[in-house]
Parts: sequence; structure tokens; C-alpha cells
Amino acid sequence: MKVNEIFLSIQGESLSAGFPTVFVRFTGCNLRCSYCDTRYAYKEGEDMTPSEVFEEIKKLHYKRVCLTGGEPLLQKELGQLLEFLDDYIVTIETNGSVSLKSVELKNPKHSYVMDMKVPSSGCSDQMLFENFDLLRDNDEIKFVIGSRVDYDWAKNIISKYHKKGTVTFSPVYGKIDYSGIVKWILEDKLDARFQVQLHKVIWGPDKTGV
Ligand code: MET
Repeated sequence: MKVNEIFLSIQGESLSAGFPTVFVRFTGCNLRCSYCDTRYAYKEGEDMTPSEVFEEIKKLHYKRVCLTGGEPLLQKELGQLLEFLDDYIVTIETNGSVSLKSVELKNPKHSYVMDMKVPSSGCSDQMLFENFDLLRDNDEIKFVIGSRVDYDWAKNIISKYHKKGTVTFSPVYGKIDYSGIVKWILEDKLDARFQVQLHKVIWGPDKTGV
């Protein structure tokens, strides 16, 4: 596996937001999102076996792990790492363009956070909508909203494809009026969760490795 960094922090996004979590950031991504805040994970990384990654996770003494990137589903040995993490609460942050069939989640404590890339990311045309069919109730679908166009795109995708899993709308930090998004959600009677990225509230938009 190619690993960019492993560190302990507070989870800033998803249903696990606020919990101390061990982050494993893998190297390599097939997308180039306009707002990407982890471009350093496109290339830089160290080769490690799943067992070596697990040893590093254990050293941090927390049973919550976030597998992120880069794009974690590009790692061929992800399934092997998940076997080591059988006893852990694991979220896999994936970018919506890679088939969820690349790793089978057998453990109910393991879930996907699938980030559907909206038009302002520049990558919305690469989303794989059949992934919606593979999501379960404990998975999550996230839309990072930067404009009304993004919101309308997300609303349309939900009505067409959403079956199972929590829907979350997160504003691009500092870019858009948060109360506006909340108003749209309520006007449209969407069962969508509004969430500000907590790590950016705590440390600001540019700090990495937190
Ligand atoms: N690849 C995943 C996503 O796009 C997680 C990392 S993005 C910084 O959501």
C-alpha cells in the first residue's frame, strides 16, 4: 500500500465528526478536484504492507479509523487491511468515481463516506452513479456545496439515485452563505444533514495533517 501519512486527530466530517480518530491517508488519486486541500497526497508516499499500517494504527490507541487519501479504493490491499481492523470502527472516504465493488465491506462497523463531486469541483462528470445501488443504511453520501448550481445538481442526483445511506451537505469552507444552504434544504423538504467541516472551524482552512 502507498501511504502518505498516519496521524491522530478529531474527525471533522461525516457522522463520526467530533470523535478522536486515526487517519490513514493513502497516496494517489484519479481525480483533480478544484478545491482539493490534500494535493500533497497525489504522489508522495511510502510503501507499507497492510500489517505495517495496522502496527502504526495500534500505536495511536484509538479504535476509530478513517481511511482516506488520495483515493483509498485505489489501494489493492485495502481488503487485507480491513481484516486487521475487524474490531475497529472504520470509515472509508471515497470520491464517488471508483466502483465500491473494489472492496467488499463484510463488517457492519465498516462504512463508506462517498463524496459525490459536484459541478464546482470540476469532476462531477466522472461520478459513478451505480455506486448508489451498493450503499447500505450505515453508509453516508456527502456533497460539498459551493454554489446554488452545486446544490441543485446534488438535489437532482439524490432524487434520481439515492436509496440507502445518510445524505450530508457540507458548505465549501468560507465560500458560501451557510444559512442559504440550510434555507434551501428546508424549503425543498430534503432529509439532508447540514455539516460544517469541523477541522476547518478549529484550525482554519489551510492547516494540513490535522
Ligand atoms: N478521495 C476521497 C474523497 O474524495 C477522500 C480524500 S479527498 C481529500 O472524498
